[in-house]
Amino acid sequence: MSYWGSLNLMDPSSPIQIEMMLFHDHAMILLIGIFTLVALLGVKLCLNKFSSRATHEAQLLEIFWTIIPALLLIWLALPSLRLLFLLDEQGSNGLILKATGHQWYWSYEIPSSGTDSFDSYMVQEQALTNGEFRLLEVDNRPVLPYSNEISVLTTSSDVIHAWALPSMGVKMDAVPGRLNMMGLYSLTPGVFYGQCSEICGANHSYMPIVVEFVHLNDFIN
Ligand SMILES: [Cu+2]
Repeated sequence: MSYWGSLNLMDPSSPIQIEMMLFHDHAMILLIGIFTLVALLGVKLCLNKFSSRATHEAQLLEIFWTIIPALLLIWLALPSLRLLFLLDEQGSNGLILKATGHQWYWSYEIPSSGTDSFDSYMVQEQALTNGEFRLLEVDNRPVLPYSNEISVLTTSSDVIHAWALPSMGVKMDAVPGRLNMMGLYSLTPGVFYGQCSEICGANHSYMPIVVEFVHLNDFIN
């Protein structure tokens, strides 16, 4: 908790979010390396005599300072592409959560549970009880099984919203007249929080997302 918490990131709770955080570390290694090198060269440049005997027409030097950055970019691009394709990977066991954005609340449908669609409004500040999170709790939250591939379908009834659950590494626009799909997979049971992530009007900040993950048996019951 403390490490990711100090970076203002939530603990990862899905394989894809773990991959994303590892890629974040991978990219930071490169960034910090480049920044340090450029900073050191900048300092050295300020201190030198501005003569260029060793760098003038230095073909070998130019070959290296072209090839090394190119290799570094490949080193960054390949894991990035791998992650991009992993993100598109989706299971197909038919378990679907449909999230519809409204101004300003979410409504959910879980077709396989046999229940009707229900609305999910934010709990107002004065109605909160001890231990609940301000601006994050909702009155009705969808319950899903953990360790199961779930497909989330997002759409909207009015303007563009975005359904996001940071600890699961999912964020998808909810566009009116369109159905977007993404994979959702939780490694652990628990309650997970997110927020609408597309500026959608006056109460954009007041339509949080809460999903509860339980054991498959409890979900079936
Ligand atoms: Cu919204």
